[in-house]
Amino acid sequence: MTADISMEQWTWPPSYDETYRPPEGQTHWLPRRETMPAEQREELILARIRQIMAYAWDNAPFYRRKWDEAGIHPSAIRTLADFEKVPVVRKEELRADQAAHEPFGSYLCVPPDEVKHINGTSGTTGRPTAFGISERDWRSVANAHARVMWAMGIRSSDTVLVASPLSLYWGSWGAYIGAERLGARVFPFGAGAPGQTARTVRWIKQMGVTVLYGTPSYALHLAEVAEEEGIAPASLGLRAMVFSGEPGASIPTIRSRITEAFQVGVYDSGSMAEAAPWMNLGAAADEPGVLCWQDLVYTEVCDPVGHQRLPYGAEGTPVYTTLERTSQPMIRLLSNDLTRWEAPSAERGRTYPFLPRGIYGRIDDMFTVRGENVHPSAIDEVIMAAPGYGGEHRIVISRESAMDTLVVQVEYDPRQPEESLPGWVERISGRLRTVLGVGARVVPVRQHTFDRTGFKARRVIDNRELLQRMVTDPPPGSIP
Ligand code: 8LQ
Repeated sequence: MTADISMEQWTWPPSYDETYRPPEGQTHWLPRRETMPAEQREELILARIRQIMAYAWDNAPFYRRKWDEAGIHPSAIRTLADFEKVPVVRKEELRADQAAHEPFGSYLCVPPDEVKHINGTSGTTGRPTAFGISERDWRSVANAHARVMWAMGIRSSDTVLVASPLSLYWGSWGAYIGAERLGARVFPFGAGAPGQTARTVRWIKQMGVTVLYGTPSYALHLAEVAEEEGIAPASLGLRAMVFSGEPGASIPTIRSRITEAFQVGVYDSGSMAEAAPWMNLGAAADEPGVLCWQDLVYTEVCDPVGHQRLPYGAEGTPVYTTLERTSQPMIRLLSNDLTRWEAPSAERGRTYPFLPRGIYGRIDDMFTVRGENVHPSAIDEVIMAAPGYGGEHRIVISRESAMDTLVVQVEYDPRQPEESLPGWVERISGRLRTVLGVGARVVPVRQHTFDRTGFKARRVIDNRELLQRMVTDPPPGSIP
């Protein structure tokens, strides 16, 4: 145990020694925090939760209102079981609160001029949500991510290329500042611009990049493009890939396609942007699954209806409580994702609960295409607003040549002359791209191609292998 004791300190608000870095050969960034008995850690977490709830009560009208309505006062939380009674926060509530309290919402707990960084959601379900991040929180996230990436074996000798959009997306910035904090060389390359992937391939080789951060879908695309350029992906020299944003890195078929193409170690990570440090779910071994780094963000896998914590072994939805955030703390943020959790075991090298298959689906109908969250209602809105709409449509998600593709089959009004269809299709596609942040292929079909329903429309057809497998081969203990 050679770690600097001050780094192990459990302080609120968090404060880190920015000069600290473990010796290269050390496995753990903070050995004590990562390997202590889980029950001991939970005592500290409970104390921290009480502090954070008191802090939010004093500083965030959002939380005070919410808990008042539920008849809960922070002082009543004496056990982690008590904490399960605290009502969950839904993303819609955050969005509505921000609309009512521009620009950061009444859950901002610091004076607005202390917000030094802005990230946000892509806003596919309506109003985008802004993340207002104080300098203290930005540094906490950097330190947290450095710690998790250290566990992935990333060191100062690595060159880390960020191959996700460097815009609103917390993912790219979170990976960037984490890699920077641990002393690696960082290369903010981005993704998504026309022709960029071929350039990514060349730059990886030219700069001797060793670690790539991105989404699993993008890695598969990158492999294809490399092949097209006559470069074997395995010859690029990458040794590890860090993924987040969508299922894939913990799904055996996708994972093995990546490892076979690139001959790399693959590390899954990612919870929700709101819950940053989102690497709080992060792998610490080159194998499927993620640990719940409980002293960063306390994760409870919960019953999706009652939101009580489920026993280890069960499947449920993660609920997140940030333990180091001061600007916009999240206290019991509901994910609506699906996972199964296992008890902490010292055999894994860290005494955190484990999600052996990572996050493998969503409870609601939102889906993720090429790293972007897409909500069917956002598509519905665009399609139904188009002049010449024929009354029904279908959203088909499939996987063509390793990339997720989105096809929207739209009935057209027969009064529209056939020759105007290409322009019509183009307009809808353009609008979809703007709203969703991801391309969709629009296919015009004759009116009454699709059945009408007198109840709820079921417009989404998901042909991707993962979801099909979940239907035909549900995991043990899954929700019916
Ligand atoms: N989601 C995110 N990471 C996932 C993973 N590893 N496996 C399965 N699904 C995952 C900034 C980070 O990339 C986290 C992130 O993507 O945050 P977002 O943009 O707020 O999206 C969150 C959603 O992406 C989650 O609820 C999961 O459904 C998915």
